[in-house]
Amino acid sequence: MTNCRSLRRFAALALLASSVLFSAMEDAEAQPAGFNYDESKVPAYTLPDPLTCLDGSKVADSKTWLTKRRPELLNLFAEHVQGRTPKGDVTVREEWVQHEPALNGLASRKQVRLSFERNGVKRHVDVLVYLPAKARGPVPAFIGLNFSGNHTVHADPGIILPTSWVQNDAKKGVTNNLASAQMRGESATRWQVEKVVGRGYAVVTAYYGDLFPDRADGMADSVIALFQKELSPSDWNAIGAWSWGLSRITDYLASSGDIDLKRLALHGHSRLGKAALWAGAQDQRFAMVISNDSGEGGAALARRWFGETTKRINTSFPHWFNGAFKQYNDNEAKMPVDQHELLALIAPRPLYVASATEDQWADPKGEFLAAYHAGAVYALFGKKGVGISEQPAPEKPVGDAVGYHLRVGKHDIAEYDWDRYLDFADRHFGKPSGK
Ligand code: GTR
Repeated sequence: MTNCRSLRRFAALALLASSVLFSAMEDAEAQPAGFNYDESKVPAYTLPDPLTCLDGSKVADSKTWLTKRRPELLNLFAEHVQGRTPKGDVTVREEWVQHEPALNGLASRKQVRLSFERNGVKRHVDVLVYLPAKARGPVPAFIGLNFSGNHTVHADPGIILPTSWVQNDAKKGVTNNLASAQMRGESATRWQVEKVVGRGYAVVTAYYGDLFPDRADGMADSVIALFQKELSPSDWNAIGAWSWGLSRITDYLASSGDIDLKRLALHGHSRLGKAALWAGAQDQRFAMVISNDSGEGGAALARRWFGETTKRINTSFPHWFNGAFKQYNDNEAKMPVDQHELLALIAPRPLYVASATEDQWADPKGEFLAAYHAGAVYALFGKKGVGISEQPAPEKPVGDAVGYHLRVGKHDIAEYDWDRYLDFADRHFGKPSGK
């Protein structure tokens, strides 16, 4: 009870600290002031070197990277940016499972509720999986969280609606924070389910609000409440909770036998791209990581003061990163890390960073440069990164172990992005059998 109250108190403080609260998700047009779109105003900056350890020694081989520098950087990101993910065990149950033919014979649809229990607190996440109907044995898969509920990724009437809190949107029939069938298929273009399944990959998704409702006071209703304790500034927050959930879903996939974990690609768009990068950095079972327009706190360099800034993101979304991260508002040069090092934590696994021309808020150039600078760590493994040092022209994909493209268009995941991700996965994983 006391712990629950402390969670609520922390959440209430976070709410107070937020001068502007954005309820409209992903609305790039409605961004607040306090950003820079003028390239000539980007000040000079020096990036921290991923290959220099805290004791000043240099990393010259992959072994030192894996055993010394990688843990060091993970720890710095946990302490100063995302917060520390607790290690404590949680009781996980498959509360219900449904498995039926779907998509006119193209796939089977599996839905499972994973319930979590710890210290008398219960939470759950509903997982939706489309398995290619022709699959024999474990298949490669794309896993990613969704913004508005599993039922929004495809119009398939068999998808179970979320029961947890969703953002109200009267025009789309969402009132009282309850999901509405009117939103079925709303985000279908972002998921391209038929295309992905048709190429031989499973689609795995879950609603991010099951793990942490995306509002400044969401913590008390999130999975963080399972780990009751007094919160300190270095504790985890929404991005940490979303990535924790991705790992728990992966535990389930590992036990289900449906998915070939060696070919599991994790993707995320925007704030969920930030979560995908953090999940991929911590959990090396994600065999490939794709960051789509993840911007500030994701792939974009924080020190390159363009588009959204650290202060802006911490003000609009105080519940995403940890308390310690707030000390870098207008003070990015003091951060012990920058985002190229978050990307480097994915090495040597294939990594893809994508930007969009009209998504200046996310700083496409800063996203490219972070991908470029992560290449120093891939080189330790004898792998090539993006291959060029200047951002490529729109729709000229580049890269080897680190892929990059700049799509023409707005902040979104479009078919163009999916075509690139599928080709990238085929290239690194091998084409799924029969394709
Ligand atoms: C914006 C936020 C970005 C990005 C985006 C989204 O409002 O400033 O950092 O994450 O939301 O998630 O769509």
